[in-house]
Amino acid sequence: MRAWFALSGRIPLGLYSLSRASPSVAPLVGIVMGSRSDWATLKRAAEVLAEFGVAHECEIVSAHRTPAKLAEYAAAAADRGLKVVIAGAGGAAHLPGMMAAQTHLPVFGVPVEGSMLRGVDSLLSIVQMPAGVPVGTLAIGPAGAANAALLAVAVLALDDAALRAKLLDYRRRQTEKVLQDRPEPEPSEWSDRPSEK
Ligand code: RP5
Repeated sequence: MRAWFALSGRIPLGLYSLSRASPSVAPLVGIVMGSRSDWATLKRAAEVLAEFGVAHECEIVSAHRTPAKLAEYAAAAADRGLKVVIAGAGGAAHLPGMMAAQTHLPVFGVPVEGSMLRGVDSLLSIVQMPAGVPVGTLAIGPAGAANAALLAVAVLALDDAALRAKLLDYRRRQTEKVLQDRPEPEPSEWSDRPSEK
């Protein structure tokens, strides 16, 4: 059975709060990842979508190891009501591109940081799509996953006034927080000051 709100036997539930889940609502965003090991990164996308109350599902779909499942997922995505797909993968990260090749839905790709090339391999694999089949490529790692979710929210907000209001409020609160932030020097920095030596 497909996972709703990360409710999958293959994704460790302990990593993700279901407190804001609403299992009766059909998912609008599909979050797919090439491996269970990618969940540490992609959970940021799920958390952001949950914060906005956007129904989503999480599924492990590997371009290399489960190509038939990938084709099936992509072919059915739009008919199932999904509006956006977020696809994260590491290494030779074909998942976002192969997903985009088989659905007209917007696909946002999240490069996962691997242990060998620190995610640069994933980034280059995802971002260099030839003209004709776009993948909206985000930053490497959790920041990219969070931004993929925010982009998904922005797409959905085009036709959803309530969601648009939430997004504008999120942006306003973020701006306010940064304006109020002050640098807090570490104690070591103070002791390094020449006048205190
Ligand atoms: C990719 O290979 C996955 O997206 C993952 O980032 C990477 C390593 O997968 P595991 O060996 O951890 O399953 O396909």
